[in-house]
Amino acid sequence: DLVPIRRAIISVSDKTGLIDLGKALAARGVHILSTGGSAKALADAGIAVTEVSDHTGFPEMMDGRVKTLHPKIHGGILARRDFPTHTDAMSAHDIPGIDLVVVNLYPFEATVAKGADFETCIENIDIGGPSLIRGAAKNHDFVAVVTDASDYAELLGQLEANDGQTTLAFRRTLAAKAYARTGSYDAAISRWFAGQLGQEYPQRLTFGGELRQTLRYGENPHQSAAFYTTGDKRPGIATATQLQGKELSYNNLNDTDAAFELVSEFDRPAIAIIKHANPCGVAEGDNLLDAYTRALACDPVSAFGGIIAMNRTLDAATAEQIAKLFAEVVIAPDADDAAKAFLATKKNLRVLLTGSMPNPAEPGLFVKSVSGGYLVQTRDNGRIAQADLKVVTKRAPSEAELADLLFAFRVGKHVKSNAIVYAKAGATVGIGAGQMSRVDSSRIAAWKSADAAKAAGLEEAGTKGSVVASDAFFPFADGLLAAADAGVTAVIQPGGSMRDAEVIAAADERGLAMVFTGMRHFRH
Ligand code: 93A
Repeated sequence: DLVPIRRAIISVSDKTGLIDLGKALAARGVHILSTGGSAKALADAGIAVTEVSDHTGFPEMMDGRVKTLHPKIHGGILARRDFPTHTDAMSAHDIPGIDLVVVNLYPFEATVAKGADFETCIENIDIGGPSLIRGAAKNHDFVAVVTDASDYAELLGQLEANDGQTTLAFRRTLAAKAYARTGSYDAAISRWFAGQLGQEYPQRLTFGGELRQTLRYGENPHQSAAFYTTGDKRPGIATATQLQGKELSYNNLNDTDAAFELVSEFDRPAIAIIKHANPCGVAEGDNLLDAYTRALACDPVSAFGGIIAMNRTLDAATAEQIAKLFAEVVIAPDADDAAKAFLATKKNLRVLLTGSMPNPAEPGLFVKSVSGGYLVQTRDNGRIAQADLKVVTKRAPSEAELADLLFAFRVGKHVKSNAIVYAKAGATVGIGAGQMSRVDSSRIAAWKSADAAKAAGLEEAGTKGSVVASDAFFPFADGLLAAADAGVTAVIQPGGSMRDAEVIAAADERGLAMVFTGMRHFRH
């Protein structure tokens, strides 16, 4: 299954590594065919090359739309060398075999990303390139296809190791990668096209991500897993650089994403500590150290082994404290040198830097799999501001309560439903997540808060004098009464229950201030 390379076609838009590859192939006596720009680059470097138009006897035409689309090229790629009818056709029509196809495509994705106009995007749809790639990949029994400049070195390594030949295993690996590339290319085109037609965002989704990383395992060790990127440049888990630490696991990726998206909600310096995709402490502060100290105080027991996200450049004082906790991952837009030095003392701690913060109001897609398909929705970029709030109780919240109500509601958006968040002075003091009944989330949050206070030797629970946020309306007064029993002074919730009047009356009776947001933040 070793196949020697005698003739190659090279047609590349991205000319990275082209000259080195051309030289190495020429040195092995490979006959190189090439298209206009690629041929010129090779010839200018003194490499012997035949223009495709000289090979076919047909000029490149129609502004390059037709360059390689010719039977003398495609016959040379697609012919099975072991089928007499194929080899007869090759001799009858003077079609020499082509054993290597090196192609990267017109930069369609980059053209769209630059905001080019419709015509320019259309012109950057490559037709001949994908045809070459798909043909070569189909005939991988005889032809090697390279679609990525980062694979040139491995190709040359193969030729070196096998006396100018490639192995079937290598050609099959290349073929699989080739179809992944043409698949994601067409997916990008259809996504863009649907957008041009004004189709709704979720309807535009066509799968075709790039494999970023094969993961050691999935949510559990008996599940296999991989991380795909969609090309979306949103600062976060897909674009971050890892500074140190072990490889990220599936759960790390999922939790780190949740943590970073959460802190992106806040304008002031903020820290979130996440466990199992739910926050166990979130705080804003005058600086990161202040925020970290208060986020940790919410539930220091759960914070063990957590993921820590922040929305400012990590400084030394904060890093020194973080280094004292056993944490899995730290994610930040940046870290100063002194901070990096503190983190470096924790070899296993994974540290990710994103360069900047994502915009929480930006549109995007959220995908979830179900049996036999997947659900797609726009991401929850809804954001409640003070002007959206409607006071429904006799007492209106004070300025300080208002600030905490908005803070708690924003945190609640990132807590699994049913979500109840108690907050005081810009820090969570109790979080109830993922319960099947709202009243249980209310009680659990209060109970955890009391526990944390007791462990810290405090006189009273953190929920005393706090405010409470609920991600969806209180269907009955009981959830609100549980919060009142825990000592809250103000409540924020979407409203809209059949029993709103009952819930408002209960709030008034307990002297609470309550505001309705009109927007809920389920997260399942
Ligand atoms: O316009 S095309 O779809 N028509 C073709 O026949 C064709 N053949 C190769 N574009 C075509 N290509 C593409 O040209 C390749 O995929 C590559 O991206 C590019 C290289 O052009 P040049 O060598 O002139 O820079």
